[in-house]
Amino acid sequence: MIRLYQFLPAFGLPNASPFCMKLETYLRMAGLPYENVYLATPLKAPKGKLPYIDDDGCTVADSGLAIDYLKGKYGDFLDAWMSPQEAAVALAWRRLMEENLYWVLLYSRWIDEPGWSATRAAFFGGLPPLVRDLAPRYVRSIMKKELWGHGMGRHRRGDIYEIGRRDIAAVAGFLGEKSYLMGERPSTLDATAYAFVANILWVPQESPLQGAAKGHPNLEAYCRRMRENYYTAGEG
Ligand SMILES: N[C@@H](CCC(=O)N[C@@H](CS)C(=O)NCC(=O)O)C(=O)O
Repeated sequence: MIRLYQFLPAFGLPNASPFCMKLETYLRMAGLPYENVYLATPLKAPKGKLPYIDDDGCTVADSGLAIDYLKGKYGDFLDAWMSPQEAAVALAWRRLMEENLYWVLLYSRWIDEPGWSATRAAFFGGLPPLVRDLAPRYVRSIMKKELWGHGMGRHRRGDIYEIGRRDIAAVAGFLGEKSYLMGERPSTLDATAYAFVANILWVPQESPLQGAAKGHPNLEAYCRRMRENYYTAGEG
C-alpha cells in the first residue's frame, strides 16, 4: 500500500502545500490506490520537508522523486505518449512553477499581508496559547531565511509580484483554450499546474499574485476541470 505523508489539509484544498497537492493529484490521475497520513509538521520527514511516500516499506521523499519511483514501479500512465520535445517542454514548465513561482507564493503567504495573517490563523490557530504565538514566529523566520537563500526574498515587493505575474501570464498563455497544459491529454505536468494554480486562486489570501491569476479565466476553468476529473465534490 502506498502511504502519502503530507500536511493537514487547509484552505478547503486537498493540501495548502502545492507539492503535497501535486503528489496526491498525481496518485489520483495515475489511478494508484493510496492512503493519506497527515502530519502537523515536517520534522520527522526524511528530508525535513513534505510530502514523502512509503510504498510497502520503501520511502521516497520529494514529490518529483516519488513520481519517478512510482512511474518506474507501476508504469507511466500519464506521460508515455509524449515525444522527447514534449517531455522537455513539460519539464521546463514544471520547473517554472516549482522552482520560481513557488517562491512568489511563499512570499505572499509567509511575509506579505494579508496573506501572513491568513496563514497564521489557518496553520497555527488551533494550537495551545503559548505555542500559538511562538510557533508561527519561528516558522516564519525559517521561511524568511529560505526566501533570502533562494534570492527571491532579496527583491522589492513590487518586483516579486511582477515576477509572479509574468509566470502566471505565461502559464495561462500556454494553456490557452486547451483542456490540459500539454494538449487534450492530461499529463503529470497537470498535477503540478493544478496544485500551484489552485493554491493561488482558491485561497483566502488576496494578493497581487492572486489578482494576476484571477485575470485569466482559463485558469479558473482549468482548475475546475481538474477538480471535477480527479476529486469528488467537496474534497478539493
Ligand atoms: N522539492 C520538494 C519540495 C517540498 C517542499 O518544499 N515542501 C514544503 C511545503 S510546500 C515543506 O515541507 N516545507 C517545510 C520547511 O521548509 O520547513 C518536493 O517536490 O517535494
